[in-house]
Formats: sequence, structure tokens, C-alpha cells
Amino acid sequence: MHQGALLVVGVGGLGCLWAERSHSRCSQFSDLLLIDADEKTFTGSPEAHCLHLDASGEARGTAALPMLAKHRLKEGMDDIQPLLDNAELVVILTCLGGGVGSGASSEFANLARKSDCLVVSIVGFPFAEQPMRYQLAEENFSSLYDNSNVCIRLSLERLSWQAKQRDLDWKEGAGWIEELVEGLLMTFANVGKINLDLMDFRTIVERPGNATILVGSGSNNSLSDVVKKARESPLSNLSVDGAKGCWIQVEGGPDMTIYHLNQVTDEFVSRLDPDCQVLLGARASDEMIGRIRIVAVVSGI
Ligand SMILES: Nc1nc2c(ncn2[C@@H]2O[C@H](COP(=O)(O)OP(=O)(O)OP(=O)(O)O)[C@@H](O)[C@H]2O)c(=O)[nH]1
Ligand SMILES: [Mg+2]
Repeated sequence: MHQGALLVVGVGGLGCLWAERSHSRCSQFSDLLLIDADEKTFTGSPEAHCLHLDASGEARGTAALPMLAKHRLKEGMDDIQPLLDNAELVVILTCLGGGVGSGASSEFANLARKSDCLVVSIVGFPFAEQPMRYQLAEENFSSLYDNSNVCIRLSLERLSWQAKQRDLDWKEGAGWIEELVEGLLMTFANVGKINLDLMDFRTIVERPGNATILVGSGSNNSLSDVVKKARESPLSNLSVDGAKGCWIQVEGGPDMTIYHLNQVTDEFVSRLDPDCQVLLGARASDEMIGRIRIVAVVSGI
């Protein structure tokens, strides 16, 4: 895979935080783009490409309104178009309900699709106790969904519940988001035991119907727990039972055996449609010794 083929993009304050954290785990083989109206967002990542939506210096106000954010994005696109020309897979992280994420994320996804990129979006939804923000999120979700190949809706409530269980910070993604992005990008960046490439991924994600991504990891002594964790991962509230397409990547240490591989995949696919198309990949790395991780994209739901 060529340099720049994998692009992690944050849109808005929370999305940029998630993107930064995810990218820090896979900075050797992916690029990072941060899009926001708030300049403070860019201070922590010297290696990031940044699009400041209010960079004119003409004090045209904040981009707190979705329509304004969208407009500013279009104005600034010339600077980042070369990144899109080079990218093959774009992972967008954003949270709806504010101005920047709600306005600019769907427009960015649209431009990425026009540049022939595969677009995976991971989209946070506000807490129910913020009804105005929630409504704004609902209003802007469908265009992001339509402009993405895979769009995963995750509730901040579920995320914060998971974060409490793990004693982590929900704002930083509770560890889940970075694990998901890392798993996805590693698959493409490394030659695995059985290699999956972007064409396979495209075959699965372009199936009609809904698609979602699941991630689960744990000890290679308790494979059922790994599968259970993946099924219960909080990123989406869709049930994958009966799905027609599945792209599954299993990662383990050098101690991973065919037994481990068969156990987790058999158990994972057992609830999918009997005629489900399954594309399987596996890779071993030293840092996964004693552990197994599944990253799966399930489609045709
Ligand atoms: N309860 C709570 N919700 C938050 C917090 N931070 C972000 N959110 C939610 O996440 C959504 C998106 O937040 P940001 O990513 O900061 O918004 P933005 O896209 O930068 O948009 P702006 O409003 O222009 O800053 C908000 O609508 C809130 O619903 C927080 O600290 N507490
Ligand atoms: Mg903001």
C-alpha cells in the first residue's frame, strides 16, 4: 500500500480528539487530517494536516453553525484535495450535535467519495439529555450516512457506560474507538497470514443494506469471550444476526494457531446468514502475544 493511502480524519472538537488518539497508534502507516474551527484543536499534533475552518483572519465569526461550517469547508478544500487524491481509505471520526461536525463531516465524506475513496464514518450521537443537539444530529446524520460506504452510529451514552466499566474517559473514546481504527488500518497496512486487500473490503461494504464494524479482544485462552465482546461492542446498536456479508480480520501473536483462528471465526459467523459471504484475514504480531483480536465489518443487515 502506498504512502498516504490510509487517511484518518477528525471533524469537530470531539472527532479530532478521537482521530488524534486513533492515529497515534498507527502513525507509521497512515496520515492524519484535523478539521475544526477552534485553533486549540491543532496544538497537540505537529504531524497532522490541519484545516482551520476560520483561517481567513478576517474575524468572520465562529463556524458554530452547520451551514457555515459546510461552506467554510468547501472554501478550504483546495488545500487538502491532494490528500484525497492520494487516499484510498478514509476513516472519518466525528460527533454530531455541534456546528463543525454536523455541518462539515457529510460534505467532507461527499468530496472523499468523489475522489474515489472508500469512506468509513464513525459518528457519535449526543446524550439524550441534550434534546436540541440530538435533533440537530438526527437532521444531519442521513447525508453523512448516504455519503459513506460504512457509517457507524454510536451513542455517547453507550460509550460513557462502557468507559465507566473500563475506568476510562468517554471523551477520549473509552479505548474502543482507537482499537477499532487501529485494527482496521493495520489490516490494510500489513501483509497478514492471509492477506485481505481493499478490493475485498469494497466487495463487502458495498453490499445493499446496513453495515457495521465490530471489535473485540481478549486472551487466547477464552476465545468465546473475545467473540462475545465483539458482538456486544458498543459502536452500533444493529444486530448482526442474519447478515449477508462479512469481512473479518483476526489478529494474534506468533503463538496464534489454526485452532484459535477456526474457533473465533466459526463462532462469530454462526449467527450470520447461512449463505453469508465471508472474507477472512489473519495476521500475527509480537505485541499481540497471548491475545486475540477480531475486527469485523458485517454488511447486508
Ligand atoms: N455532555 C457532553 N456532551 C459533549 C461534550 N463534548 C461534546 N459533547 C457532545 O458532542 C457533540 C459534538 O461536540 P464537538 O465535537 O465539540 O462539536 P463541534 O463539531 O466541534 O461543533 P462546535 O459546536 O462548533 O464546537 C456536542 O453536540 C455534544 O452533544 C461534553 O463535554 N459533555
Ligand atoms: Mg468545537
